[in-house]
Amino acid sequence: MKINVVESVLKANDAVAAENRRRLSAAGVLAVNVMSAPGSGKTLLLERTIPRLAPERCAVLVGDLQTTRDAERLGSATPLVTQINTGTGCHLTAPQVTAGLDSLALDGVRYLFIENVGNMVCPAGFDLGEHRRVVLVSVTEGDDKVAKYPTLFQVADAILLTKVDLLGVLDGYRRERVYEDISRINSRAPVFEVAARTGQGLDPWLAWLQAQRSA
Ligand SMILES: Nc1nc2c(ncn2[C@@H]2O[C@H](COP(=O)(O)OP(=O)(O)O)[C@@H](O)[C@H]2O)c(=O)[nH]1
Ligand SMILES: [Mg+2]
Repeated sequence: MKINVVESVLKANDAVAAENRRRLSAAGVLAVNVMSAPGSGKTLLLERTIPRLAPERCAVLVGDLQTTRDAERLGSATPLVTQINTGTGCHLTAPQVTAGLDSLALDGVRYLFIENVGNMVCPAGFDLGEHRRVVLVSVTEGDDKVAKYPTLFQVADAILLTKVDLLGVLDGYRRERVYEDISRINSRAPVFEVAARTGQGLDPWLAWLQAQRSA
């Protein structure tokens, strides 16, 4: 008896992701998939990053289950913003990104930021067609999250330790623990300490982005 097997959802996603990547590369756009738990500071980081990079060269796709609040916030940084509402989906998928790309005029755009749905597990498994993956973890989440949720950090091309302006008010936070855990899980990703609120640490992050585009 022949057993019919539906090839994995992941395989179908990956084919669309590969096409997204081809399309973005052909347009000269560096696509960066930005992932973290809800509230780690993805949107504020992008609100502060885009004006420094040149707003007219940046576009954003932003995923959330509901609302257009992040797109409204990011709209003050660039007009090229599309909100993707996933309903119950805990991560973006490559076809959703294709639809998002169809909604944006990418002429002259050099950076596409894809703010994924806030989640520390699911987004790691889904290629969207990005060129780089960036993972945020805020100091307010505690110093144990890298060790507890390794999958997201394993796939990161860069890791941002965010909200470092709040380090002084956190009792018992051990930064060296975070670095030890990262070195065990991912020794290739650079770690940037940033506070989008104050602008602290943004220069090395911006330089990294520019270097990725040149590469
Ligand atoms: N103190 C401080 N607060 C921040 C920083 N970055 C983000 N926040 C705050 O953290 C909350 C969640 O940030 P948001 O950008 O919406 O996180 P997202 O859910 O990952 O997109 C908001 O109230 C931000 O103002 C930071 O660098 N320092
Ligand atoms: Mg957000």
